[in-house]
Amino acid sequence: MSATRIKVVLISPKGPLYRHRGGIFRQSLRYMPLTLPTLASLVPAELAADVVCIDEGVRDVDLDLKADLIGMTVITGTARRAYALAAHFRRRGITVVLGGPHVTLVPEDAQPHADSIVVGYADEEWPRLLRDFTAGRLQPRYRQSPDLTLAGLPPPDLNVLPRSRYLTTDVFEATRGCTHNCSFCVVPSAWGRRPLQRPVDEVVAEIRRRRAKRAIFVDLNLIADKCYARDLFEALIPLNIHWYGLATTLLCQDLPLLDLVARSGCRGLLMGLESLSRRNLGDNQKPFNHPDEYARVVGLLHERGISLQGCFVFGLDDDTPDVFLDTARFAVDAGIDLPRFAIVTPFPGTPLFQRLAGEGRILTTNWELYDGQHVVFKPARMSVADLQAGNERAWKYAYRWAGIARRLRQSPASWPLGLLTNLGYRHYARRLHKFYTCDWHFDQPPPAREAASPPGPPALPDAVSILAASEQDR
Ligand code: B12
Ligand code: SF4
Repeated sequence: MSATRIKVVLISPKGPLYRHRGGIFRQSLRYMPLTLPTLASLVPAELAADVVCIDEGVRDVDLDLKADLIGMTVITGTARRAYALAAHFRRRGITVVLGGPHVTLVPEDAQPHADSIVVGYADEEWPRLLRDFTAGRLQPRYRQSPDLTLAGLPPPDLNVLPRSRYLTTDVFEATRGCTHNCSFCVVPSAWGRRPLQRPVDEVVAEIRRRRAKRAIFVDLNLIADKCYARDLFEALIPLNIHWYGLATTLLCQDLPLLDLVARSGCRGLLMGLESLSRRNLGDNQKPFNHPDEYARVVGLLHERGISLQGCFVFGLDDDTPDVFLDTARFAVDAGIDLPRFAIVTPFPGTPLFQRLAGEGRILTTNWELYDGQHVVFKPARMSVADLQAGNERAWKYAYRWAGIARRLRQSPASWPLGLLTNLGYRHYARRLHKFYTCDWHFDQPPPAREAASPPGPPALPDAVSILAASEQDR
């Protein structure tokens, strides 16, 4: 096989929340994800492989496509689609490799659906796998080595996806992982608590090389390691860019670091506020979030020109049917620029899933419903229907005209930008009730809905993306 050029096709399968047809928004309102561009850049040059990437969020997969090897990235919500595609292509005699967060969390779930799987980050294992494949000695499983570093890796190849189909391609990655251990979060369960970091000079060089005027960092927690964070933010100052990313509320307990964040050009942060209940936060290993400090967090960010996308989850054990409007009112009153609500999802492989399974409270393992918008477990203090409907009520309340106007008055974002992002979310909130049917199981009948929950809404636009993409060039 090594004598002929091999064709590698990389696919990011669609899920109920991420697809390009029939959703609330007619075109992708998202930034370009880095998964496929990263994997494409790691294909060893000496293999001279033809590499084609398909993001099913923006383009259909041709079921008759030609390939020697297909690699698919799998998150829990897209696992069913990935497995259906894998079965189809394997029947056609094509070798299928699966990797990504879901495969890393529950390898035994993915293994039967693939010729080979990659567990963990694949920056070393994917090239090794491809060399083995061309030499005819593909192994069933590859696992990230514990001493992986991100230094010296090739930058993602953004040309493998159609740039025009995304709101922006100014997407960067500086770190991976998080040092915390929140029970509902996939990050510590999948990848452990040792953060991986790209050398700061490599991140800066990539931003310069791409001549980016703004940057969206997909890092899960940019301040997980404060020493690294300081170095990175210092190095961003001379670039004179605006940037957006994710951090925890701990940032606002370190005012010098917060000032540095602002000086380095930060204009928007996404933070997991999660809950107004101290008990919920304590029970789920996120005790460093203090609900009585949330309003102060908003104020500190706003004073420095930083908008906040504040994310809450509903359905933790201390939540009662009052939680929805209480939380939505709080979000409006506190001036959170873009409040976002989700139903807590016990992703397989997390401590939360294990606990709920142990208590006999998992209602379905239809992974397609594990998307943050469906109830997949039995809530402790309300019914499944209360939880499903309450989430929608919170969205509608927060995105009423009065709520929008109130938040816009306090927002540091320019008002056209603030209005645009709020209108996007209002549009979403008002269509949450729309039924979504799974019409893409080409080779099997539609799955029986095992849970008592109604199906949820189509994709939410990524607000960080909208914020950044609609920013005026300076
Ligand atoms: C961009 C993004 C999206 C995009 C695209 C998702 C997609 N299908 O890829 C959008 C905005 C659509 C999205 C939506 C959601 N997302 Co998202 N998203 C991200 C984000 C921020 C960045 C992805 C990225 O570019 N990473 C950088 C690349 C380089 O890393 P990587 O993807 O992990 O890939 C590496 C390895 O995993 C491995 N690998 C990955 N795939 C493959 C495939 C093969 C063949 C091989 C060999 C290796 C391999 O190799 C890569 C290099 O080491 C991640 C967080 C993150 N920082 O990773 C969350 C993340 C993937 N999302 C997550 C979640 C929960 C969601 C939502 C449910 C959120 C929500 N409530 O709306 C939805 C679900 C959508 C659905 N079900 O249809 C979770 C996944 C959890 C899980 N168990 O599935 C993550 C990990 C965030 C988190 N902290 O929980 N998301
Ligand atoms: S702080 Fe955020 S990224 Fe880190 S473990 Fe908790 S939820 Fe996950």
